[in-house]
Amino acid sequence: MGTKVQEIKNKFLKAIEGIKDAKSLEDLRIQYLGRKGEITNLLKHLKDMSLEERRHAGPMIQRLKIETEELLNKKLSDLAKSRGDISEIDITIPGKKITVGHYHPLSIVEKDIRRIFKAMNFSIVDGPEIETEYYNFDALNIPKSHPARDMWDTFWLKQSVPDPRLLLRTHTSPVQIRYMETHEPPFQIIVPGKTFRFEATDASHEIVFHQVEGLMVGKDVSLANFKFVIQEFFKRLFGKNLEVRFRPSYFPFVEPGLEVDLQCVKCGGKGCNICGNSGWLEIMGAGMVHPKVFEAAHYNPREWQGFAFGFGLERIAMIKYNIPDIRLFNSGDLRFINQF
Ligand code: YSA
Repeated sequence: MGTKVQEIKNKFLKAIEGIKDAKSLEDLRIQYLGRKGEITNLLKHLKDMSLEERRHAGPMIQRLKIETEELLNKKLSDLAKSRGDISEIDITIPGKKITVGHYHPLSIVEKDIRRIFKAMNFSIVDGPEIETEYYNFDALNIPKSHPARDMWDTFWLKQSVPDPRLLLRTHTSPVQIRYMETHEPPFQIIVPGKTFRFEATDASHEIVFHQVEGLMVGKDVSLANFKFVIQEFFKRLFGKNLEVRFRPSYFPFVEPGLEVDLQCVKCGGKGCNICGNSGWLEIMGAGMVHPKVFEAAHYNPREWQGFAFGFGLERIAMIKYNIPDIRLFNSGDLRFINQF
């Protein structure tokens, strides 16, 4: 067996020397190590040998197989090198710095908001960005021809089927109805999401922006609860105690309706360029849920009551980071974005 192994080895060594390309190398591999290859055949015949012969021949053939594989691999890499596929690796070259991305400022603030409300036992709820006229307006007590509808300049969708009329939601308030239709009180939720308005852009208005809706319903939920929740929210978001004040206002889906002002985060109420010297920042709309809204969601307004609120995410981020123009958020300007 020893002579046979040596014969095969010599033949292989001679053959591999003359190989000039990968294809011939592969043919050589098959000739020796393929299913019917010469070395494979030797291994197959081991089983026909006596135990004594096998002890002697087995390790010899195995060694031949390993050496052959090593030589084939080496030849393959030599061929690649000679073609210029592989260059020598210089392990002393310093590694390439991996640039790690970071969150967009709006994502940072939204994550903060989610965390704070979650800690106060609010659930986070989602809703569709393409809405029906019913959920965006009618169910929220904003009738078709009522002038209040003008408060929400709307992108209407072109439709081949006219009913239901579809639009890009102008606020996150329709999720109030959708949630109440499928859940029983008591509950408390927030709805962060994208909103759309067909209006001219300026330093504080965008066509696409974000709102965060809030809704808490129970047997005796009041504006006092709202004041606590919202004051606690701002305390955790801005890291300091800030006063809030309520002013009467009008939204068709609340009664009473209010505008919430926050003590100026920058000057603490003394008056500065951020708050227009008033000491206060207009921060959100809110109120006690209108009985008609409860009725639209098939709740008994005599049994349930609650507060709702809605604010602009960009507005909060602008206050938090002292950002002067809303258009910077989507400007793609890295000098702006890399500051966060
Ligand atoms: C009011 C009462 C409730 O019980 C519940 C929710 C609300 C808010 C109501 N749905 C609403 O949309 N009110 S709003 O028209 O005054 O918008 C709320 C906030 O969204 C604004 O204070 C502002 O911060 C932001 N906003 C509105 N239009 C915007 C905008 N942000 C950027 N670009 C725009 N075009």
